[in-house]
Amino acid sequence: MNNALTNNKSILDWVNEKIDLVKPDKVVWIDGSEEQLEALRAEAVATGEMIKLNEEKLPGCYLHRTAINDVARVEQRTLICTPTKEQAGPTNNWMEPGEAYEMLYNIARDSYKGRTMYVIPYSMGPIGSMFSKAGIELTDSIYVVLNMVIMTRVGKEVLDVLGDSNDWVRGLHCKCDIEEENRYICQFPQDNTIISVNSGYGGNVLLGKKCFALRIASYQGKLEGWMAEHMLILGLENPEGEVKYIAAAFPSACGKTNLAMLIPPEIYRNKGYKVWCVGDDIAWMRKGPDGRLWAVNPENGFFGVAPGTNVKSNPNALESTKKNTIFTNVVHNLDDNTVWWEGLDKNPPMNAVNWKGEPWDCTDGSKGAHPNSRFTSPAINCPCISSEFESAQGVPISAIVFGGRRAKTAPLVYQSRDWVNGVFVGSIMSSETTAAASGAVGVLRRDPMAMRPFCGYHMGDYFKHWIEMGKELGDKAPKIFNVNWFRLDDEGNFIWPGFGDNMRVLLWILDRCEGKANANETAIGYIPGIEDIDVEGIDISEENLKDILSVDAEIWREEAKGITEFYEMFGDHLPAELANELEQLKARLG
Ligand code: OXD
Ligand code: MN
Repeated sequence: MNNALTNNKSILDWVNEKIDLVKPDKVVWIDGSEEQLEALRAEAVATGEMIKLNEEKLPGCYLHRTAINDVARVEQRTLICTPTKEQAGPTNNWMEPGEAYEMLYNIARDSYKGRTMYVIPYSMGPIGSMFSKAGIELTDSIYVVLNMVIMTRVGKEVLDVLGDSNDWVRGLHCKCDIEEENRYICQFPQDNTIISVNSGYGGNVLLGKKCFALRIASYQGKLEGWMAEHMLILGLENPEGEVKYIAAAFPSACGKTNLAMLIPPEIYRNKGYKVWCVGDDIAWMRKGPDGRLWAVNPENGFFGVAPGTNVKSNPNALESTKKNTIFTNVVHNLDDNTVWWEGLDKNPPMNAVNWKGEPWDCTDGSKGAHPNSRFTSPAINCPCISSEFESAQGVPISAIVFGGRRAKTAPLVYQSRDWVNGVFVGSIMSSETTAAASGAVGVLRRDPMAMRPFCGYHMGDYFKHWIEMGKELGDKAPKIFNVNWFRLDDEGNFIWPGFGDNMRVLLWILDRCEGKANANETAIGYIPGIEDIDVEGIDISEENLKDILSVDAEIWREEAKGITEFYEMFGDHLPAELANELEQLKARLG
């Protein structure tokens, strides 16, 4: 192959095999140089794939619209292709690998005719870090190349560090004709391989993110003794300048990006508290030389939901989108060639085009931006990006936090009794659906560790792996907590103010990790007393605070029934330790 950027035989053989399959007119290796990227941007603008936005107001920014049938991840069409169905487990869709390859190759065959194949060498994690892993994505989309350049570390250096190694993840993406009924996102964990066909939407085609960094990596972590988790990582700095790190998992629509970039309440800012963002979506964690759990964010950018992002909800995220950002499926403001989305401000543009590319009248009641419209922004744009973001050894994790959206059940915060009990708390994570999503409101979805759509193997074995990691870490293991910002009063109003004030809860959590804060033992774990959470400057009655810091045994007895039912699906893959935790919880509830 001419112009290849490597002599690595395993890479060249695989790329050649795929060239024979999809038959591109041309093959371009992405070296990561600004020159090459600038030429690709110009080409995408010339073909209409992207629109160049106002260079003064949004320097280096572009707008892209996906096909209207291709706007989100498709869980029903996401398959884990393991030799047996049992290996994929009850929470995944499964297909036998031989059958899946045949089906996918039939769809992909000749699909690059008349198109260019881009070969993207990328690293998840800082290049050269012991946490990091390399991947090659083949794609026929410039949009994918330019997004991958923001979301991962791309270029020749990745290949140089990889050398002759065969330890890299194969990714083939084919846009084909964006047919919904032939759309598949397939992971082959045993082969380190991902194949994605008939989509152009980020979550399905930026193969480094969910496909590699969670589905494939969770399986690699199980084999190699580390963890790939759907977690943000933040650092909380106290007035003495000490920074402690928290990793936190939440299902979608629970404010993960907002928490990762939290701005402390004014009284805390004045005292010198700061929050630093290491990552907003994915954490790779392993035991460090000092025996503690260390984490890196394997990504290099944010693929954030635009609607609802504004100067109040998340000024840091908004600031991150002000340059070198790709917007997908938002409103195009034709007056000044900028972008807009619902919840940005109260001034929708009058002369505008909606996410579908149609003239948009903001007074007709229709949405201008798709509810899942996105910004792809470099992490370094974020004003609160951590100084440790690029650190090869990562950051030491003091606390792991799980959370969900529960109107009544879960208290504002509780600490698990120990690591195994904490794994139990993560395994029963759940969230109630909101009016924002289609479907019934208040329906409970169990989403263990927020990994249900992202675990590349049997979820019962994944629980086992968590328990094993706890044994490895021993008394240096992080403490495990659960939070719920979403308790409602009888009128349906949120009781806890949320946003920046969530820091008050994080401070209790970190104090607990150091044995400094008080807590009361309850049936579900340790809960702060009302005097243990600082509420100075916020409007919450003592009665309400008491309410969200209490456990209703009756509600939890119902909850225990739901957990019992949920656990049944794991059969004999459910670790005995977790079955025992459930029995103990029932006994404590009476
Ligand atoms: C995401 C998701 O896009 O979890 O991060 O769906
Ligand atoms: Mn996510």
